Amino acid sequence: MMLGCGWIGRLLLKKESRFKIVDPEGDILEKEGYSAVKGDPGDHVLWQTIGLQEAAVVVILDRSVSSEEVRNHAPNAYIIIVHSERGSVDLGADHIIPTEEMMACECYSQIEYVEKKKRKDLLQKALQSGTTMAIIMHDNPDPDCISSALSLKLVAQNMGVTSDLYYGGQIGFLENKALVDLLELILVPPSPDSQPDFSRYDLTAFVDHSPWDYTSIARDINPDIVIDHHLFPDYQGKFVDVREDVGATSTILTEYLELFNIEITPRLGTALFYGLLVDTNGFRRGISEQDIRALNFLQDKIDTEFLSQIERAGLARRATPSHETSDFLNVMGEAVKNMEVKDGVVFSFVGKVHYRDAVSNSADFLLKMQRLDVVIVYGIIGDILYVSARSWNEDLHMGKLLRKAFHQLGRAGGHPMSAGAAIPLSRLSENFEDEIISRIMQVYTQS
Ligand SMILES: [Mn+2]
Repeated sequence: MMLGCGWIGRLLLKKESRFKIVDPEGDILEKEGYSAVKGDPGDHVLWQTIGLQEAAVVVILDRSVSSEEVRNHAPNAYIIIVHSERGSVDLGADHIIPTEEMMACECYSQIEYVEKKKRKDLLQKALQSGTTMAIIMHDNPDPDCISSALSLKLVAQNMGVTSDLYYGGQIGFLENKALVDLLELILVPPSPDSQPDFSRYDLTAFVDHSPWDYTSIARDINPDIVIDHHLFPDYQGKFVDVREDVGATSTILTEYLELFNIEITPRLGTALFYGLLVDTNGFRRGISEQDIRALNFLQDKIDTEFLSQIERAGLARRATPSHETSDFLNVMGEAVKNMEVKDGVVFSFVGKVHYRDAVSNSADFLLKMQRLDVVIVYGIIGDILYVSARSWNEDLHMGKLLRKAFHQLGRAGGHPMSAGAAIPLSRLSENFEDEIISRIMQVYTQS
């Protein structure tokens, strides 16, 4: 039942038309097809006519109507009252909604809409300034990075821009290799003796990393487009969309696919979902309202068979022993064996490894295994020392911690609960194992 209508009632009727209404304009509402009676919303006789005593919910939109009187007539109803003045509390209602609050919500959703539209226009403008683009992934292409790069390629394609996908470093996890294969993606792998020539492209873009933390192949270029969810960079390009509070770059690209009305195939939908799943460690860390919205949008575009195909590729390494298997499992074993605890922080040096992912994999494992808040695992590939930090405590911010500890020595950054650093061994002292611990502890004890 609705007592009084007005513009709030009209908005409500758009969402829920089953109301019975008493309102001075009841005749007009009735002509529009609603169940309405013309009259004074406080008229007890009319209340009987519409059967107020049977009401499950009564919404009072007229200030002259007392909720106590409504309560007397409809003792079992849930009474909602919409007030235009804060502080004047009507004790008879079950729920009071200040109109100011409603207006603020509506205002906020408008702001969100305008901001989205502005971002869309800016990205469009940036993409329209060329016809070829190099999309540069970071040095450790993970599912989030891979699916985001593919999505940006599709958005660009929609505007007549053709793109090539580049990465430096290596794709370690078999799941990630499988994802690339199953998406039928062609990636330009890093070459050991020459850097790619990006000057032959009209445009360059970084996805899932910002200038210039995580790339070894594009340290001297200024990308036109940056889309990322790590720490906000001190960088200006044609289009920079870095959202620190978002769980995955996939979330941001999902928004653009939606805004540009680009078809999301089940494979792409699954890849974006998998990117978000992995980056948030199965929705355990750093998930935001925007991520939930992306999930909601993707939920009917996920192919569970495709997802298990990707995940099975990772299990294959456990079933069939190979060079890759032994690396991942040995490194994990080393990480367990070499653990040492300093003031509540777990450190483990795993020695030489083949894959950087083996280091982060071990850090994830130790964090699950230990009851301590912070885990630091580090290992060597070639002449670079890789550090992976994991934490249960969002307030400590591992990305900022590693950056403070190592930024002047190498690349470092990441999220509150997961972060990494890459440091040339030549920049560290001979006793680098202790140096890592002391540098981190120095920052950690200050925080
Ligand atoms: Mn990511």
